[in-house]
Amino acid sequence: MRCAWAIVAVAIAGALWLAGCSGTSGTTVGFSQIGAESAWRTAETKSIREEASLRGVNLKFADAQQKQENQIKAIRSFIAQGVDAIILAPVVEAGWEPVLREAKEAKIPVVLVDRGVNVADDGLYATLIASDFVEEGRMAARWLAEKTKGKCSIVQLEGTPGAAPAIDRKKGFEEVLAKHPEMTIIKSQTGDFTRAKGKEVMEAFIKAEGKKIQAVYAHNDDMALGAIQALEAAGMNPGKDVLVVSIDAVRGAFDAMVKGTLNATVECNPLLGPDAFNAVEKLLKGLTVPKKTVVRDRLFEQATAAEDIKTRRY
Ligand code: GYE
Repeated sequence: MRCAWAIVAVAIAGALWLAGCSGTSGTTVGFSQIGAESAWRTAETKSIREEASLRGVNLKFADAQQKQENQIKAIRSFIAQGVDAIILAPVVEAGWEPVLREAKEAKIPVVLVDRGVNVADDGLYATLIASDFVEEGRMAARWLAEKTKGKCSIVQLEGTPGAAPAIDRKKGFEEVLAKHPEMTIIKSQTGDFTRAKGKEVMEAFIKAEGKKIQAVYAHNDDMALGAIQALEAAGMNPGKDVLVVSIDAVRGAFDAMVKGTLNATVECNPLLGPDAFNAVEKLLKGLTVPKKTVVRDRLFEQATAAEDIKTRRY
């Protein structure tokens, strides 16, 4: 009898030890997501949800419908519920100090995914996992400079005002343009990272500038796909008379490249689930994590799109 109890005790200890080893299993993590504005965004949500369920994490998911105030509310509610960690994709860069301080005071680590924040004290969050948006903008501009021999009139569809990828993709693009005096941005406006807004703004650009438009630079593929619809409806030839370059490299962009309406797209990887939960796991074990993990990206073109599309995961 005593021996049987000993076996049970050893088994229980073993199970507890294993649970401890698997790190995030059984923990509760709050994820404050921006919304579902683009194919990129839904791919990111899917990646985080899948990784959570793979690890046995209890994920509390909050969709902010593009509003920072909803994200702040969600984070406060995560804190009140006593989650173990918070994953945050911040819609804009500014205005996070108070709520991040509250999370810090509650000793809940915050992992930022995909977009950065602007805070005086970077100790307010644990780590940021994101692409280099400035470099993405430079890649798009270098490609366009090469294709047009440094001479063209461009319209720019910007992302959500105040969002890190909108600010940085504009900055990187314009930085390269500064070296090409005959490449000019004739119109620039936000299309909020959505296909519908991209189309609407492009219609206005066409009305104002018409045939003067030689290239479209969109801060994401969804807006480029909307712009392509507007160009086609106006009887213009996207991909041929008007070059179109954007960022994300989602499946819809590859379909458009195969059709010949989109010329190039710079990859921005949304599959951040594994990296995000690896960071959560380390933080919960009390280990240190790098302040920033940069996701590497590359540019894809029409020529190889039909081949590339076969291996795309989003
Ligand atoms: O490029 C865009 C999305 O924050 C990197 O947000 C992300 C951007 C992405 O809506 O499609």
